[in-house]
Amino acid sequence: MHISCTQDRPRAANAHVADELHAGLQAPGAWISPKFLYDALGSKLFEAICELPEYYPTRTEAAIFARHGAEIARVAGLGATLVDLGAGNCAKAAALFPVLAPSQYVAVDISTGFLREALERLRQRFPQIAMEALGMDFSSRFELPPQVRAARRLFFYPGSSIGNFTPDEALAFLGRLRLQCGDDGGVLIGVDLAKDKATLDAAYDDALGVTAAFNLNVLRHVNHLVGADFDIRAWRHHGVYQPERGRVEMHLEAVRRQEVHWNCGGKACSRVFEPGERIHTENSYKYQQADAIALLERSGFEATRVWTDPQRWFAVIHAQA
Ligand code: AVI
Repeated sequence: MHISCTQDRPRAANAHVADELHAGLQAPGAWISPKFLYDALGSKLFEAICELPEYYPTRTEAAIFARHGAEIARVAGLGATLVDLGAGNCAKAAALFPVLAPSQYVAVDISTGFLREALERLRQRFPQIAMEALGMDFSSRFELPPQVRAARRLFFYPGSSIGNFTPDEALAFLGRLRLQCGDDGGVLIGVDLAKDKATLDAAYDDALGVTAAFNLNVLRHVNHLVGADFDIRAWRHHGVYQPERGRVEMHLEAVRRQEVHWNCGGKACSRVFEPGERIHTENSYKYQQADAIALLERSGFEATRVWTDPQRWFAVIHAQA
């Protein structure tokens, strides 16, 4: 490993983003935060992943919502302020509008262009629901602005995005949600459950290579964010379930020796990656149902109801504040 930094490149637009990327790229075990997977193209690639036969979570969760929607609405309550975290194309929440009848819908996502387009379409379909789009990274800090009504906030966190945090981060994140809930709010969360390795390996390394493109696209995004010069063809996708760690890990592996350059705070930095060296880009934790409930309860929520599919591959949990 060889890393260097000198003072001659222009400062990146967002110093915080540049610092975070720099920290990961120069770490002995290199990493890039999974939030950087979601630029405009990354969000579209993730949408495509959700259509893949191998990627079961989206359709399994959708089937749970379709089958139990009326009961979910009875338990979660009608007319809430529905705060959709990581809303993407807003399709999952929109499918629940007819049963949940929210008084306000707040779509939160880091990828703002994508979000605004999706919300514009939704406003036309559901003119009776007040809607807000919030472009923010809610993974580290979380405070909702005053335009989000405080009464009966129901946080909607589907798709098992909670699995992209470590269990400690998930606990802290859910604790922050709990504080934003007030005393009459709650959370409706989707959690992917542990299952056989073959199913999980295929879900994160599909035959068409869409997940590979999604993972590799993070390098294109980093090139854009910090003026890096990653050659995308020089990297290979890995997505493998590690049962002993309870998670799928995504990595990018260098296929040949290369020197990569990027900007950090006006400094020109570089690192040599040897063949086989990896950049860790994502963890996707797979929970036992009891552990997911324990996590919610340790965060200050009280789990009220769990819905699963017949194979028990995925759980939708409602917990109240
Ligand atoms: C968004 N998140 C829950 C997805 C997952 O399954 O961890 C992201 C993803 N990564 C690869 N495929 C999908």
